[in-house]
Amino acid sequence: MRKLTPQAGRTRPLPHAARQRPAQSGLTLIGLTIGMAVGILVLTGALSVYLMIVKGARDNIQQARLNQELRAALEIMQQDIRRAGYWDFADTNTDGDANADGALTWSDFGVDADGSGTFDTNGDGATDAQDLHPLNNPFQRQYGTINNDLCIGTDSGTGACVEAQCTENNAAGDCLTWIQAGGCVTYTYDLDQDGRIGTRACNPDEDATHCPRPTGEPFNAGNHEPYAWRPWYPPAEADKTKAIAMEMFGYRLLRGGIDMRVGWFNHNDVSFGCDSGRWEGITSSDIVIANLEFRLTTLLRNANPSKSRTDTCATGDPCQRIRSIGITLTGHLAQDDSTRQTLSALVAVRNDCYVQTP
Ligand SMILES: [Ca+2]
Ligand SMILES: [Ca+2]
Ligand SMILES: [Ca+2]
Ligand SMILES: [Ca+2]
Repeated sequence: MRKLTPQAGRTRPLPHAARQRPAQSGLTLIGLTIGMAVGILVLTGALSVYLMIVKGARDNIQQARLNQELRAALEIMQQDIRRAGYWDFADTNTDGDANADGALTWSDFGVDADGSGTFDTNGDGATDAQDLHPLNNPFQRQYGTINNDLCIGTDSGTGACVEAQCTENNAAGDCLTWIQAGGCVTYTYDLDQDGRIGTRACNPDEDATHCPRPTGEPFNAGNHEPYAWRPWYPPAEADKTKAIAMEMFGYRLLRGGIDMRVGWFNHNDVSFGCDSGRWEGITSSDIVIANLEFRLTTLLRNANPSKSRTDTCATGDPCQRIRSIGITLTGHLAQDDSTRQTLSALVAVRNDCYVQTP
C-alpha cells in the first residue's frame, strides 16, 4: 500500500488569473435554458387544463341556458294548446246567468231588437237551445273565412288548414285517423268564460268610436254573439285602431324565433290565420329556433251509441274528433351553431270536437 505523502494531498497553486477572481457558483446557461423550458412546458400544460375547464364550464352554462329557453317555450305552447276549443257553455264560473233564474240558457245571452239571431252558433238565424249545444261549439266552428277550430298552417284568406294525410282506414275504406303537420298552429278558447268568442260584449249603447268593431263576415252582426269583444289597447297606445281581439290564438316559427298570436292587427283586420294579425316573440334573440313542427293527429270515431266506434259516420250521426298535437322544437345559441338541441312533447287536446254528419 502506497502511503500518501503530504505533497500528494496538497492543492496545487492556482494560476495567476484564477487567484485574482473569487470562485463562482450557480447555474450554467444550458441548465438555466433547460429549466426554463421545462417550466414553460409545465405552465403551458396547467394553463391549457385551466382553459379547458373554463371552456367546459362556459359550454355547460350555455347548454343549460339553451335548454331552459327551449323548455320554457315548449311549456308555454303545451299549456295553451291543450285548452283549444274550450267553451264555457255550462257556465262553470256561474257568471253567465244574466236573468238570474238559476240556469244558463240561450236567453242569458240577450236577444236582438227583432228577437232573433243574437247568439247563433249554428247559423240558422234563430237564437234557441241548439246554440248552446256542444255540437255547435263556436270555438270549433268556421264562420266565413274565420276558422276557430284547431288548425295547422291556417290560410287567413280562406280558413283552410294544411292537407291531411290519412294513416288508418276502417273496413269500409273510410279514413279513421289522419295527420296534419306544419310550422304554425291556430286555435281559440273561451279564456274569460263568457261563452262568446271575445272578451265580453260592448254595451249596446256604445258607438263604434268607443267600441271599434270589424265590419266584414262573420262580424257584421255588429258585436253580437257568438263574437263579442271589448276594445283593448296596448298600455302606451291611445290610438283606437290598435284594438286587439282576444281568444284567437296561435304559434308560429318566423325568422328564427317563435311568435305567439296576440290578436288582430287593427279593428279593420278581420282575418284569422298564420300570416295575419299581431304576433309577439316568446323566445329571446340569444337563441335561434331552427325548426318548429306541430303534428296534429285526429282520430275520427262514430259517437252514435247504437253503432260501432269505427263505423263510417252516416247522415245524422254525431262524430267525435279526438285530437293530439306533437310539438318538436330545435334550437341553438345565436353565436354557436354547434349547441343544437331538440325537444319534443305530446299534447292531448282536452276538448274533443263533435260534428253532426250532414
Ligand atoms: Ca261563464
Ligand atoms: Ca239564466
Ligand atoms: Ca241558432
Ligand atoms: Ca269569451
